[in-house]
Amino acid sequence: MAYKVDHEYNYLFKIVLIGDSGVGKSNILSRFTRNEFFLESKSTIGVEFATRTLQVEGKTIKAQIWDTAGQERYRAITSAYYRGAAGALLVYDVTKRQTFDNVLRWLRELRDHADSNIVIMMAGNKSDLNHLRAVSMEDAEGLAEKEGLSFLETSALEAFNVEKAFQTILLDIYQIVRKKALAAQEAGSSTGVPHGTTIKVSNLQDNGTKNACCST
Ligand SMILES: Nc1nc2c(ncn2[C@@H]2O[C@H](COP(=O)(O)OP(=O)(O)OP(=O)(O)O)[C@@H](O)[C@H]2O)c(=O)[nH]1
Ligand SMILES: [Mg+2]
Repeated sequence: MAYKVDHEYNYLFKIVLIGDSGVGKSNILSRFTRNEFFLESKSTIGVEFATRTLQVEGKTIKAQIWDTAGQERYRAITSAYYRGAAGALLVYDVTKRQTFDNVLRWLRELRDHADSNIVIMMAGNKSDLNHLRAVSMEDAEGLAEKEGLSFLETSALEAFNVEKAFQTILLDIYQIVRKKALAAQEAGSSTGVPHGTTIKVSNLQDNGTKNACCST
C-alpha cells in the first residue's frame, strides 16, 4: 500500500478562531492562509479549517487553523472543536461593543472545553474602521492584562497585524513545547534512567490474581 509520510514540518499546532458572529474570523483566516479578503462574506456554517506553514525560531511549523460560526445556533460541536487546540485567537469587532463584552463569555467557554495550557491571544479586528470605534485600546488592554491574554488590534481588510497575531501565538506555543521537552530531558538525564510510572505489585489475592497498584 502506498502512503506518504509528511516530513515537511517540525511541529503541527492547532489554533481555534472564536468570537461573536461577524467579527471577521473567516476573513482573518483567509487573509492569513491565502491572502484573500471578502467584503461580503457569508456566516460560517459548521467547521472549516485551513493551514499555513511558516518559520518560527528556525523551526518549520504548520499551523492548522479551525474556524466555526460565532452564531449560537450553529455551535453544537464545541468539545470536538477545542480538542487538541494549542492556541486560540479570540476576536471581537472594535466597532461593536457587544462583541467585546462577550469576550468574557468566550473565555469561559475556553476554560470549560479547552486544555488549561492553551495560549490565548485577543484580537480587536476592523481597526481600519477607526471612525466607528466603540472599544478603546485602553479598555482592551485593561481586560487583556486582567485576564492574562496577549492582545493586538488587527484588520483583515488592510492585512494589518494578522500575520503578527498568528506569529505571536505560534511562538508562545513553541516556547511552551520547548520548555516541556527540555524539562523532560533534564529529568531523564539527572537519574540516567528514563522516567516512567512506578507500578507496585502488592499481595497475591486469594484467587491468585495479582493486584497492581500504581504510584508516580
Ligand atoms: N472593515 C472591515 N471589515 C471586515 C474586516 N474583517 C471582516 N470584515 C467584514 O465583516 C463581515 C463579517 O466577516 P466574517 O469574516 O464573515 O465574520 P465571522 O466572524 O467569520 O462571522 P461568523 O462566521 O458568522 O461567525 C464581512 O462583511 C467582512 O467583509 C476588517 O478587518 N475590516
Ligand atoms: Mg465565519
